[in-house]
Amino acid sequence: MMSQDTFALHLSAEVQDALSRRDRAVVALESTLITHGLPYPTNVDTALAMEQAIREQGAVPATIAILGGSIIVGLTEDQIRDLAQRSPVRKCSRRDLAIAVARGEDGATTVAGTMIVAHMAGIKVFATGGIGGVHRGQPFDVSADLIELGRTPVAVVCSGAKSILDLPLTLEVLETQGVPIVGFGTTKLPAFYTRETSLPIDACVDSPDEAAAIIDASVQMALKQGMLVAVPVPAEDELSSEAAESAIAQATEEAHQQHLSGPRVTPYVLGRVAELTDGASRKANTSLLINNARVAAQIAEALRRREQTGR
Ligand code: PSU
Ligand code: MN
Repeated sequence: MMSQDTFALHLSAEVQDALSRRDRAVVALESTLITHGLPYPTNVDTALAMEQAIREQGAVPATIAILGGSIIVGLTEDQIRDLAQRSPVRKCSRRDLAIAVARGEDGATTVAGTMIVAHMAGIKVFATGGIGGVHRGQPFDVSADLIELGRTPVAVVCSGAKSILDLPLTLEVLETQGVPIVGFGTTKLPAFYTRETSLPIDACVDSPDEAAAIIDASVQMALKQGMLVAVPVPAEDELSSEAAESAIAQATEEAHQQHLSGPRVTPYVLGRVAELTDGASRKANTSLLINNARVAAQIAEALRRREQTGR
């Protein structure tokens, strides 16, 4: 794919080089977690720590956002710092991309938006914290992330979805969309702050290479959908399920009372959960983000090696 010729798309020189020379793996990173998921300055520190974790594995990070209508793949540190202090920035899922580009706006890409751009650029592995899902009590609020996973071939390395969502319904939608969920050292769905739920997933792998083999098979068969690689939060930073559950229940109820809807629900609930758990949720959040970036880099590197050796 001649990514540099794609409309409005701009790859950093480092990302461009790695993709064309195929000598280093590239991992995509989203920007909505910077603008909407974490407060300043935790957002900058975490975004840069994720990039660092990827570099430590010998891979190249590509943080994705829209700046002045240009879709940037591989933000500079200054661009990340700047975006992290700007608000409001449009939260860009599939429906928002054309608007932000045509109007020359800035935009932060969600999991869905980042998958689309990563695929345009030729990047196959993407690391984040949690994906959107089906909201509790609101079965018609289905995140565009789930639909995108069904139509765009990018592997999303994450820690499942927060239990602010209805996880069983989220799994049903992913099944309908044909999205495999591969546990990295787990047979059960992780619930972001906690390492596991009772919900079974589709396969368990114990190494980056095993995960890369499944991604590679999907690409080789030209199956068009994405994949989830679910990595539990590091054990030392896990929340107890009671603490997570009660904070989430309260925050969700408050969001409901305030009649919040659409893209405003998730950021509100995340902020309240952090307050209610005295920051413990935020520690779990940053810990799993950095860990996922590291694992994604290992998987991307294993995939690159497979592609180079002709498997
Ligand atoms: N879940 C998190 N943190 C986040 C998000 C989700 O734990 O920052 C962000 C991601 O960018 C995700 C988006 O793609 O929220 C989902 O939003 P919605 O539910 O409006 O689709
Ligand atoms: Mn939603």
